[in-house]
Amino acid sequence: MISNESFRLDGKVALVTGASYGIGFAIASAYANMGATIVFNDIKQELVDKGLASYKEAGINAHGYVCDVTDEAAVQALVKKIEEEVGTIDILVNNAGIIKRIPMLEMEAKDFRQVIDVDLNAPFIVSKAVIPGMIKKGHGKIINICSMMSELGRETVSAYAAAKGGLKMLTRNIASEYGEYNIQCNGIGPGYIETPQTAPLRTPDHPFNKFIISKTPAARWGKTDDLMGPAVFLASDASNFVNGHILYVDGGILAYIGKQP
Ligand code: NAP
Ligand code: GCO
Repeated sequence: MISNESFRLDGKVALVTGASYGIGFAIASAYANMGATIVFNDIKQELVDKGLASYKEAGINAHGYVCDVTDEAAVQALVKKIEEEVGTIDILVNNAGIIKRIPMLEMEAKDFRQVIDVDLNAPFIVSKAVIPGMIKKGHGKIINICSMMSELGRETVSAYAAAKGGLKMLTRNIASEYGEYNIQCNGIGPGYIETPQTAPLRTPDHPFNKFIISKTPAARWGKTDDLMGPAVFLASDASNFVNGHILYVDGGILAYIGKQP
C-alpha cells in the first residue's frame, strides 16, 4: 500500500557523479532530505572540497571523492573504497557530463570523442562497477541524466546529442539486462535548466534565452529544484515497477510546437 514511506530513502547509499554543484548537487540534496547517505565525486579535489562545504552548509554530511568517471580503473577503485568506507551503493545517478557547442564541420574528432567519453562511456563504466553490489544486495536504482537532446537535435551539439541519445538506449538496455535482479534503471531528461552548463545561453542579450522560453509551455527556464521530486520518485520504492523509462522534466517542451511569433 502506498504511503509517505514509499518515497523515503532512509538507510540507502546514493552515489551521484559530478555532484559538487548544479543538477547533481540538487538531486543529492533531495536524496539526503529523504534520508539517504550521500556520496559524490568530482574531477578535482578543489571541487570536491567546494562541494563538501556546500553540502555541510545545507546540513548534509556528504562523502566526497576525487574521480574521473571516464577512467575505468579509477571508478572500480572508487566503488571499492565507497563499499569499504560507506557501504554498498543502493542508488546511482550518472549525472557527470560535459557539452561542447561547436558546429559539426568545425568540431575536431578529439572533441567529439571527449563528449562521448564523459556523457556515454562513463555511465557505462560507473554502472558496470556498481551493478554487482546491487545484485548482491537484491535491489538497486540507476538513474541516468539524459536530455532534450536524447530526442531532439540542434545546431552545434552533435556530440552531445549523440551521447545523450545513446544514454537513452543504454538506460533501456540496463533495464532489460538487470531487471530480473530487482534493479530499475531509468532516465531523467531535464529541459533547459539554470546551471553553469547553460549559463552561456542565458546572458540577457543571447537570442537563445527568448527562444527557449517560446518553446517551453511553462514559459520559463527550469530550476534544479524542479528535478528533485522526479529524482526522488525514481530512487524510491514508489517506482519499483518503473523500468527503462525516460522521465522528461521539461516544462512541456517535447509536447509543444512553440509559441507563434
Ligand atoms: P554542470 O553544471 O556543468 O556540472 C557537471 C558536473 O560534472 C561538474 O561538477 C563537472 O565537474 C562534473 N564532471 C564533468 N566531467 C567529469 C568527469 N570526467 N568526471 C567527474 N565529474 C565530471 O552541468 P549540469 O547543468 O549540472 O548538468 C548535469 C547533468 O545534467 C549533465 O549530464 C548534463 O548533460 C545534464 N543536463 C543538463 C541540463 C541543463 O539544462 N543544465 C539539461 C539536461 C541535461 P567539473 O566542474 O570539474 O567539470
Ligand atoms: C544546449 C543545452 C542543452 C541542455 C540540455 C537540454 O546547448 O542545447 O546545453 O543541451 O544542456 O541538455 O535538455
